[in-house]
Amino acid sequence: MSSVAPDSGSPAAPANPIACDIFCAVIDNFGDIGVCWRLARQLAREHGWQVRVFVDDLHAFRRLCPSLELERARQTLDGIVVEHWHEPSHAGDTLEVADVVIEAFACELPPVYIAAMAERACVPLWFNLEYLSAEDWIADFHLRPSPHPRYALSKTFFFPGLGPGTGGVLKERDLDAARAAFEASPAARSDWWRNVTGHAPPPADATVVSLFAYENPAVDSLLEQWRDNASPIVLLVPEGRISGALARFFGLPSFAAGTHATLGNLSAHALAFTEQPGYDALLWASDVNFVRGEDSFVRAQWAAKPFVWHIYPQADDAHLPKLDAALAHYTRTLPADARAALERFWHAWNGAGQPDWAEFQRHYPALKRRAAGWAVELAQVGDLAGNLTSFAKTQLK
Ligand code: TRH
Repeated sequence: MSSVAPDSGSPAAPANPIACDIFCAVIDNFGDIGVCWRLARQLAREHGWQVRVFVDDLHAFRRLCPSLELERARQTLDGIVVEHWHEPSHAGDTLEVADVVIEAFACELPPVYIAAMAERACVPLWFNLEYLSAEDWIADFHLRPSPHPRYALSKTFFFPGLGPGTGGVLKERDLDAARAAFEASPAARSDWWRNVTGHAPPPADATVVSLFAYENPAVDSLLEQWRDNASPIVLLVPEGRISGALARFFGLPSFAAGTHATLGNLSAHALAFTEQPGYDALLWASDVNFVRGEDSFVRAQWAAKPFVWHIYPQADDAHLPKLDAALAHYTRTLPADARAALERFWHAWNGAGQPDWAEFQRHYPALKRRAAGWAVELAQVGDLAGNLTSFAKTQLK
């Protein structure tokens, strides 16, 4: 799969590369390290930065990056140094402070590292990289400085977002070209299907759906609708939190990678979790993508296919305004009926109502046009790594 996946351009090699440390505490799942690893690779490959990633959970990381060795305290992958970060005080075997320090998602930097930042002859540029949100207030807070209460240091808030004035979202320079090459090549598509599912590509009248989601009560109704659909549905399910529901539906003990099952017009393949660059091809091979969290949500937008977002649930339903803010951007130019259908479907997939597949399918042509238009619109906000490096250049003297 990695042969068709984007490779983030040729390495730039400036004479005095900017050194950058990224600190990542994994809260759960794969999004924290998924975003940090994608950013690290882009900073190294496209901008020639010398990157080090401190990460506290190598097990989660290895799912995205199988060549990672769990027992090593320090290793180099794709030209990036990976340090196993033993929170909270550990800051690597030798304390070296980088030119740019990124604390991902408000994780706490080691106190000894902060103290060393303050003592550095040239004070580093310190970012707090926030979670992505499509809400309007993001643009007002993006790039605001926050002085440290004790040291002569200032932290800059970097807010990823979907609208102008935000930090944008990650996008590799060659991503569109890699997608276009995959979509234009029946051989690449056919190889992908055989390698990943063990089967030939499905017939043209089938709708291919990728399903990456948290546990979700709405899935039972949707599986029934797909089983009873007039035309074939081919479902591709990376092994994970939704797999148990598939096993129950098909009356199987599990829905582990390699399992295939058919009921009515629904046939489903359980896929192995791939290395991170391979995930894009799954989105390109599908007609509709169900995604979750943050990084797969962004990848689905670049895949330019209709998609359904299972947002990361937060206490007190704090995620619901974020879901609606994303919908407002994404559906902006859709005709009213298609817009309402998509809103209903996303809401149902996030706990409010029942998903109506027939209605979704009826609006598919309009949703597909909008998905392509939205990818162009979103690209105008600029890629996050490019936005971050441009800002850094203005600050580093
Ligand atoms: O895994 P996620 O749900 O991650 C998160 C975390 O829960 C985090 O705490 C939360 O704050 C954040 O979401 C919003 O979903 P996400 O962000 O899509 O990350 C999944 C990563 O896994 C993404 O980088 C794509 C990658 N992936 C693969 O590498 N291979 C695969 O086969 C699949 C399905 C995904």
